[in-house]
Amino acid sequence: MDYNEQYAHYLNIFNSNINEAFLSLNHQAPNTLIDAMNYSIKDGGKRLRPVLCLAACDMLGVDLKEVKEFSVALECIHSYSLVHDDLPAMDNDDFRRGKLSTHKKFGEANAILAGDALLNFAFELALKKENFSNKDARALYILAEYAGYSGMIAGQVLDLENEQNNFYDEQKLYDLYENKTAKLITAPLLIASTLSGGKYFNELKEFGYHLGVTFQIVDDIMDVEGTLESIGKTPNKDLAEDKLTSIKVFGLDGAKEHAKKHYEKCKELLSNIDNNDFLDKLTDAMCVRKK
Ligand code: GRG
Repeated sequence: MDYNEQYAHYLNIFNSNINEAFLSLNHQAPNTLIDAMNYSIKDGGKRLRPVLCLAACDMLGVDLKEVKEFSVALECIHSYSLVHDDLPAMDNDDFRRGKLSTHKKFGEANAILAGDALLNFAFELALKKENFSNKDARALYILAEYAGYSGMIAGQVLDLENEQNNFYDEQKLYDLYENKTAKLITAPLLIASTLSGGKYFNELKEFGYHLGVTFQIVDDIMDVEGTLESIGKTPNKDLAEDKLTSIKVFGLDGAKEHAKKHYEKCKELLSNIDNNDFLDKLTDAMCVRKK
């Protein structure tokens, strides 16, 4: 299978996992909430975090069935973060994944609650896994930590705190990117490693950091060079809100150089890991992506 076929193969597995998980939703819950949860997570999105988890499992020899629930939990947490990120109190964006953002479609209160519900459902689902083991508990702890107050949410706070100021601080920028973006890109790799008994844990942790930073810098570049059609959300948003981004700190060409530096580090780290072919190609694809 070539890279695109392999990605499509992981997407198929993920789609079947998410369909099964969402069929299990208790339909005694209010219809509006179920509809808003479905709207926020279904249709659209690259499914990068579940694909990373499935691919890392394949690479490390973990049965993909072992991460059926984790793959969906990762996308639930990612989708909730996007719903909340789009709210007027945060990034205030009307579009996401090429369609109206959840609060534009369902109203602000329902969007907050749908995000909350997706976050809780992630843990409900993972804890429902059959024969939940100590390794699963450790993996779930990593997910909670990396998505939580000292991970992705910390990153979002740094993002908001650093809007509209005159800081051009490289260290602040990297702290922000590590937490806001790289932590939820590292978590799928560490879940796979934990379930494998800890194979390449430190290498994957470092790789996840550099992949996440590369991914975020490429996202910054797309914000400047992309269109609503190509990126599925409003372009030039970071500039308009005077956010602390790689473009603000390094300029467009400088940001491209920094992305290259982190990309090369990813490749170097991967070269020490067996069976790295898919992750190696995914790293390449992340740099030339248009959405
Ligand atoms: C807890 C109130 C509350 C809010 C949480 C943490 C948070 C809000 C938001 C952070 C989410 C965010 C916007 C992170 C930036 C990372 C990023 C570039 C996300 C876009 O990911 P893609 O490109 O999206 O993988 P798709 O649509 O493809 O899934």
